Parts: sequence; C-alpha cells; structure tokens
Amino acid sequence: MPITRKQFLRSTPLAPFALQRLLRASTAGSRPNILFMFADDHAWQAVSAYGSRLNHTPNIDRIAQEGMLFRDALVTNSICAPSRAVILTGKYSHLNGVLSNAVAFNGSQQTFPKLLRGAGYQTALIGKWHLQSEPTGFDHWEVLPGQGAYYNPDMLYAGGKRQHTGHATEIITELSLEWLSKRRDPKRPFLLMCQHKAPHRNWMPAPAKLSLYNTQTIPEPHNLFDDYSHRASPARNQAMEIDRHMTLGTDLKVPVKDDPAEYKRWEAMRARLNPEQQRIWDAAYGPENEAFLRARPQGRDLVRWKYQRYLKDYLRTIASVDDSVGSLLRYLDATGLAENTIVVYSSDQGFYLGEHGWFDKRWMYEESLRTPLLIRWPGVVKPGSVNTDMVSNIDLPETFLEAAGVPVPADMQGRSLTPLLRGSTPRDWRTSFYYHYYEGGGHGVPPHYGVRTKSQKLIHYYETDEWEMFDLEKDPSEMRSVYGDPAYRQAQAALLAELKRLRAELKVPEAAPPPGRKKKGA
Ligand code: SGN
Ligand code: CA
Repeated sequence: MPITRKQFLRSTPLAPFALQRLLRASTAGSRPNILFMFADDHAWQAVSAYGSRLNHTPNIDRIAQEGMLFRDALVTNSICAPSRAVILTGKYSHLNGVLSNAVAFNGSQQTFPKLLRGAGYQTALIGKWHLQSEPTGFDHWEVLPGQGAYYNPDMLYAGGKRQHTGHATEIITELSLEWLSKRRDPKRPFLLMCQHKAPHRNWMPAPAKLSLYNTQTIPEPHNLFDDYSHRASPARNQAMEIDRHMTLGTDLKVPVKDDPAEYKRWEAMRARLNPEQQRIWDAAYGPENEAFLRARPQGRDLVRWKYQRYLKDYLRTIASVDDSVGSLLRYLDATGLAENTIVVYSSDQGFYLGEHGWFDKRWMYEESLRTPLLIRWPGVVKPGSVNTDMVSNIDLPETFLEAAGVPVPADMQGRSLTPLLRGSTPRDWRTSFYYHYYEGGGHGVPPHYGVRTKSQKLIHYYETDEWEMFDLEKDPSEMRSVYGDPAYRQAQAALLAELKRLRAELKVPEAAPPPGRKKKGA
C-alpha cells in the first residue's frame, strides 16, 4: 500500500521546514488546488470579518486577513438547492433546472467539477448536497441524505449508507481531513468541497458548544419589531416570524408540555441523541428552560426571549463551523499545501437574524440576497484586501475553471473573479444584478424577481403584480418602498428598463415556469 502524506509526515525524521520544502517541490508552479468550504444559511451578519456585532469567527476571519473579503456577494435565488445548482453549473435556475428545493438536479449536465475532473483534477464532495440525485463529477463523495441530521447522521456514499456517531459539523470535518490525508493522490491537483449542514434550522449545537454565550445578551436588530407597513403585501403575509412561526419545542428546545403536538416533536428530536448526548443537553438547556416555563413571558418579552435562544443556538453551530475552517487551514499549513491552494468560504445564501422580526431567507432583501464570500489565494490575492464590486455565487465556477487553466464554456452566465482577485476590476464589470426566487410555498414568500444596483433595488411579486423599490443609500434596512413615489419616477423607469434588459440577456422565459411542488422536509 502506498504511504499516505499523513503517515509520511508522522514517520519522517526530517526537520519540519526541510520537509515542507520537499512536499512543496511537487506542487510548486503547478495548477492550484481548490478547497471550497461551504455553510448552509450562514448570514454575513454572523462573520466577524464582516463586522459582526454578534460573534467572533477567528478562523473564517483568517481567510479575510490572508485573502480577499467580498462585501457585495449576491446569490441569484436565495434558497439551498437552487444556490448549489447555480454554483455547480454557472447558470441561473431557469437554465440548470433547479428552480426550487423540490426539483432534483439533472446530474448529466455540465458542471465545473466535471470539467476540472476531465482536466486531471481529483474531485471530492463531503457533507450537505441536497440535490436529490446522486452527485456526479466526483471521484469521491459522501453526503447527508436530504437536509441530513445534526446528531448521529446517516451519510450516503456511492453504493451505500452508514451512520456516524457525533455532530454533523465535526463528522464532515473529519471526513474531509481523512480524504485529504488518506484518499487523495498527492500527484494531482484537487477540488475538495466541504459542505456543512450548519447553521441550518433547527440550529442544534455540538455538545462542546452548548454553553457558549450563556452569560451574554445578544444585541437585537433595530427592526426586530417591524410592522411591515410601507411595503407591498408579501412582507406582511409571510410565515417566518420569530414571534408567530418559530416553535418553542423543535426550534428552541423547550419541552412545552401544554402543547402536546409540539412536545411530541421535542421528544422525537431528543430521541435522536444518544444517552450521553442527552445528558449534556439536559444539563445545558435544563435550568434556563425551567426558568422560562416558570415565568412564561408574553408579547414582546417572549419574542425577545426567543430571539436570544435562537441567536445563541445559531451562533453556537457557527462556532463549530469556524473550528472546522481552522482545522482544514491548519492541515494545509502543516502539509505545505496552503501555498498552492485556493481557499474559499461561503454560504448558499444569507439569513435573517431577527431583522424584520424574521428567520429564514428567500427574499431579495439584503440579508438573504447577500452571502459571505472570502477567498485566499497565496501569491495572487493581496492579503487583507476588501472588494466591494457586485459579485455572485454564479461567478464561482468560472473563477475555479480559469484558476485551473480550464477553458470556460460559453454558456456559463457568470464571470470569473480572477481579475478582481488580482486587484483590478474590469471597467465593464456588472453594475446591475438579476435575482429570481421561484419556490413560493415555504414560509409564505411568494415568487419574485428583480434588479439590484449598488444603490437601488426594484422587486416584482409577479403572482399579485405588486412592486417594491428601495433606496439602499437612504434606507439600507429596506423599511419603506419608494415604488410610485414621484421623486423616484426617473430612477424607477431606469430600473425597469434594466430589469427587462437583464431578463432578455439571461434568457429568462417571459412566463415563469412552475417551481415544482415542495415536499415536506425538502
Ligand atoms: C426546512 C426548514 C425551513 C427551511 C427549508 C429550506 N424547516 O424545511 O425552515 O426554509 O428547510 O432550507 S425545518 O423545520 O425542517 O428546519 S434550505 O436551506 O435547505 O433551502
Ligand atoms: Ca440554505
């Protein structure tokens, strides 16, 4: 059996520096490896490199310190499976087919991992996949079925399924490290997509993180008690309020005996944990739950309590993701791979952390339209750089292909970020961006499309033919639509013209295709 790099590292008598030089010699000047670390629902408001008031993410921040942070990274369709399909194909949802979470990805189509693999890269995908069909284009994959479980998850691989013991974030990290150290062929460049379930709902933290933030009060957003006036009807009619739609049992881990159905769901959630994990959970949540059940706050006090529990659990799951980033970065350092590896951290979309009183995503509003994006590329990206251009998840596949020296197919619809990474934005870089959400159903957000520039946004809820327009400079939190306001007549007409132009350029069908019916739990 050939010796693995890890075994080699352990057994070698060479001094660490000489060893690193030796290992580097085999990759220096060659095509870069790509480590793509991807979270699910990680809001940019919860990354300290983005100026978070909420938490500290030292390992993710390290990518910003040593690379580039993109302040205005936008997704084309703010929901899980569609975002993943956009990244794989470099095409908008109407062309890659995954309009909503209910649609299976057609794995026979062109994807960037297939193109890299065809060019000699070895490709691996570990973690959340959520595209229903089996992954294609990967030498190795091991994925959570559907949304996957936080605790003791099953994972699927080519030809089988196995159950792991422990927390999903830690398991995905271990499997990624195992692939890097034991399964990878060190002679070929690699693409590793390490894709976490966290911090997706229902925000179940790892045992080691359960007491984080215990003694803190998480600051509230100024619009936690938004009344949804001054906007079209969808904002009022949604079902993603912390107040009315976040459940005490499954979302917030409180055993509410006076709500038997919810209590049952709480029991089912707890039953997923093994006895040791249950013991740790009961010790961590017990005292606070008892105090809550005794006091039973109401009205705004209840919303505030729910917000604290929600945010703490959400941030606790992120602390594990940040640890995972740290472990993978340290592995790259220790093996000398860091120098020739492009490291990316991003999320499938943004998320509401109480802004407008909400959780979840889907809207074209800023919190869910924007996603974190940080890229380190030694020797190419100037450490500590910040980019403010409008970039997108649709730009990632072209970026990876160009970095690998693989021709970019003409039918991809994004644009490579490599010039931006080198520090110069092409003069004809995009100044407007097209967004289209199709799913409907889930959380009551109706399908909508729109255009966003650096300073303005126009949204069309086409089922009810309602419009919104926002002046992002005067109203960054999007509390008041200026659609129809005479002061914005010209700007509104210009946005409408740009929206039409983008739809034609991107080949969006005039009539929106049906998104597919949403299955429960999809
Ligand atoms: C689940 C969640 C929803 C979430 C969707 C889509 N409910 O259905 O809150 O919007 O996933 O999320 S839960 O009770 O099952 O947690 S996505 O990120 O996968 O698109
Ligand atoms: Ca998601």
